[in-house]
Amino acid sequence: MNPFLSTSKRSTGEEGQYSTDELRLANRNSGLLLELLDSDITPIGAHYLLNHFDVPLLDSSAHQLRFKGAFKNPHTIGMQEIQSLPSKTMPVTLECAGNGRSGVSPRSQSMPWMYEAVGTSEWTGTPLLPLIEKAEPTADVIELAFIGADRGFDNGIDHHFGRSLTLQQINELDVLLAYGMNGQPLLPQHGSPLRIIVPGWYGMASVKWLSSISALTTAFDGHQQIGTYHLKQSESDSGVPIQDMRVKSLIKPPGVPDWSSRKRCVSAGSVVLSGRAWSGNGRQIVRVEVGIEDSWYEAELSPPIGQYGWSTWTYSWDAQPGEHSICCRATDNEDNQQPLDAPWDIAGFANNAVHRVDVFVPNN
Ligand SMILES: Nc1nc2c(c(=O)[nH]1)N[C@H]1C(S)=C(S)[C@@H](COP(=O)(O)O)O[C@H]1N2
Ligand SMILES: [Mo]
Repeated sequence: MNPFLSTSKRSTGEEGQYSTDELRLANRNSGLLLELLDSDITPIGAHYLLNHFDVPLLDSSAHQLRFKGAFKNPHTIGMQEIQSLPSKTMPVTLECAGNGRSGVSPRSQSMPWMYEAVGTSEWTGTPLLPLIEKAEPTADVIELAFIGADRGFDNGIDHHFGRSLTLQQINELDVLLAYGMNGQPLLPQHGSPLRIIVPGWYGMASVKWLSSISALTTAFDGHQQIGTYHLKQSESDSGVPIQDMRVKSLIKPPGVPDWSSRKRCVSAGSVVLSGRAWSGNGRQIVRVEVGIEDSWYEAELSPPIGQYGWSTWTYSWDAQPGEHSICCRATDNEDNQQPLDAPWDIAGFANNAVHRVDVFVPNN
């Protein structure tokens, strides 16, 4: 099949074995090593990656951000000027909307994430809103489109990665124009030299390698905005745009692993289980329960690291010899709770089902 034709479509409805295409994507887009859930801030280089196309290598001393379209004051600014504006550093938990796709069956042909497409970095940049105000959108502007320097094809459509936000969303979302990550310049694969960070939303909104911001008087029709990132029950469903992250939590796998199966071997006795929990749009985690066999136990919660960062949970478990299936389930302050089974979506988006870990406790 020629993927560069407008009639081409990626396949949906995969079951069983992964295809070579999926393996290739999995090798390009690394995930968080779950043991690093111990760290409040994901170490640089260990943050998950999701790159649709090739990483563009941009020269940060020459890079320009263009404000174009329906602005009264369209203009271009360079990195030096952006870095001289008031700076702000904030921890933000970012999760890919495709995280958990491999737990949804049948799945669509895309990045086969399990649980690891999440991380928390301290992003440094300047708030976006004052720059938009300075460019002065005309009265009829309804959306701003953020366009990256990367380009490629998807479903036969040639495009630069781009996403839009309404003016109202920009007013409400604390969007950061970011050039730093954990105190260092952005790495090439994370959008160097400039990206946006949209706190509380799934990662697709946080456009990397940002090259222009367009003020639009009609809705943005870019492929990444209208051709994907919608929750859909079936092919004919027009879908609901994916925005804020669903409530979710992960367990730091306890004990030591078997190399290939990743099953865990834990010594009998008292074991501190721990992990992280987060939700979208600034919602706070109010409860995490640990499920062991058929019972739920209340975990202890620590405050989140900032309004948009994850919370830590711990639970002291008295491990008895045998095989155990352990999971964790978070609830946020709007009473959203993680489901036990994967919610259905045709592209496997936004699967926030509980994280399960198989543990073996040997007889001493
Ligand atoms: N320009 C551009 N921005 C992008 C993407 C991309 O492919 N190109 N991927 C998006 C997606 S789907 C996610 S989940 C996040 C991942 O950010 P990270 O790779 O820095 O973790 O970037 C988003 N921004
Ligand atoms: Mo993503």
